[in-house]
Amino acid sequence: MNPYPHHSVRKVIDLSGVWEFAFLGALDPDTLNLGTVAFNERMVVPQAFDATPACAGKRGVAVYRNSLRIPAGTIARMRFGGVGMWCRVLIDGQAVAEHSGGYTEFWVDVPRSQNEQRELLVVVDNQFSFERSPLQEEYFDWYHYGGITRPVYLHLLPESYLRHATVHVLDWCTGDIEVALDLGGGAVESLALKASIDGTSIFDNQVSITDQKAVIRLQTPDPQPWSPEQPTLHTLHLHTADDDMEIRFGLRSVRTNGHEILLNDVPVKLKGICRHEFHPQFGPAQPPALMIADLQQVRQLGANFIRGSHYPQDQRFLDLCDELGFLVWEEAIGWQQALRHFTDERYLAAQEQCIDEMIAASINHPSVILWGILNEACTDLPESRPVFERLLGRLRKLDPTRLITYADHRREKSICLDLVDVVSFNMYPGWYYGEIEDVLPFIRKSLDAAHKLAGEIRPFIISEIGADAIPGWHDAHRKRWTEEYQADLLKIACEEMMQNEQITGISIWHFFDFRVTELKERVLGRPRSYNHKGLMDEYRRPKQAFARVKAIFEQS
Ligand code: ADA
Repeated sequence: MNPYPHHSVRKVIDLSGVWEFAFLGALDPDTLNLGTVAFNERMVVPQAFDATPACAGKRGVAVYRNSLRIPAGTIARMRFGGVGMWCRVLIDGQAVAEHSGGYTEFWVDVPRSQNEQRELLVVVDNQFSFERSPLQEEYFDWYHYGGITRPVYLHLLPESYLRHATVHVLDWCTGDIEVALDLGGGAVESLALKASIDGTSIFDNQVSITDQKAVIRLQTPDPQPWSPEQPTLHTLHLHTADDDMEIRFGLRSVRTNGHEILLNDVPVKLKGICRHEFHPQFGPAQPPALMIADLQQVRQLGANFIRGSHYPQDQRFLDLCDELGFLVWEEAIGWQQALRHFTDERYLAAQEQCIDEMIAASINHPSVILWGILNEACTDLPESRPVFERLLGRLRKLDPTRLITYADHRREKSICLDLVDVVSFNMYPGWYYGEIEDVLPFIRKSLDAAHKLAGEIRPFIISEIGADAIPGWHDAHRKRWTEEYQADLLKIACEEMMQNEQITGISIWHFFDFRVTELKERVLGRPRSYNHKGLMDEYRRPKQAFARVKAIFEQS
């Protein structure tokens, strides 16, 4: 199950499988003498090494080794889907790239060589360090795993190659699209390009190239709209003399109208869940079987919407959402950032990189309708506004075709709400504050505040709400931690979302129970080191709330 873009002319080698591995413990990767490392262990790629029994809960440096076979003198690049949390890539002993951030795709150029057999080493560090990995900190309410957690591919390339292509849908009804091309390799002034859509040849021309870029307009033959009910995808195949790229796109529009989100001009209610990439056995590395099983259960719940909390998603998961017709909110990584982050240029630069990488990887997915940033930051501080202006502005500039939002937990104290298309509030009435009778008034009060603060009526999403329930814990008192209490609370929130036309959607916190940080300050409220706000336990066995929410989501 390779992520798009696909290639049929270009040779792409999937490096998934068993790699040589060594876990070296807590040390500084800069002091590491790679010549002395004994690769006595084996590790699967993709997998989180600290989700395996031998390394469970350990923090330190690990080294992965594999060999690459690249024909002499050939240009080659590697596509890494995601490595947690920091890594350095070495080819034949030479450091060629470093990356941090865990959840975004990055490309590594392999230096050319006349040798066919090349050695690939990936040094991975899952230790918390603001210097190396400013975007991931231990206090976040999820467990930060380490390892090559998403697939790695080796691309063998011609002298000049297709580096990236973005499909902009100009008109979802007529199927007019614009394709922005980026080339890599040797600079060229023009390119012989052929294009077909769904197998029909529609373009065969010389294209002029400026600064390795070109834009062409194409017309989709037999255009069919993409929607959750009918997620029809079109496939654009680009061919040069010696390279190719196959991209899928969907003809759909998304815009707002007052409190509504319109998909292809039709209002849509977002009935959904928040989802971390997590399973006890794999950490954030998701086997395709797990992704499909999760999506089957999203569908069983009667939901159409997934908030990919709190970081950019695995491209294979988004491909499945495109195919199966789920609507997705994808967000750059963030969790309760404070003033110290927003006054540190290193942090802001890392955020920008995360946004750029997220958009480059995900821009062609019709399932993604909302971009987000910075879950629950300190949006009530004056220093935060320029940060939100800068980062949301960057999202808008890179992709003016989607809606932007962020999950705000300062709510009525926030000073950034006018910057978004969709106001999203995280709220825990009946759990962290108030009682179950307070849930409905709290939601209504929040909605009023959202409209006032945004300066006008905008779509409003309850981006988090929930209660912890220990799986299997039932009690006649129906109080906190029981499955009954969670089900009762979510029933109130979901019914209000369905009935109140000013509430555009909900993403329940959370789809399943998931492992969290072991920091004492948090873990004492997290039995078993788990956040128990899942509608299911961590092995996806439904709690009582699942059926209650399903009954409400399926009402219309
Ligand atoms: C927050 C946060 C989530 C999760 C949740 C909870 O609002 O956005 O990531 O930590 O609270 O369960 O407390």
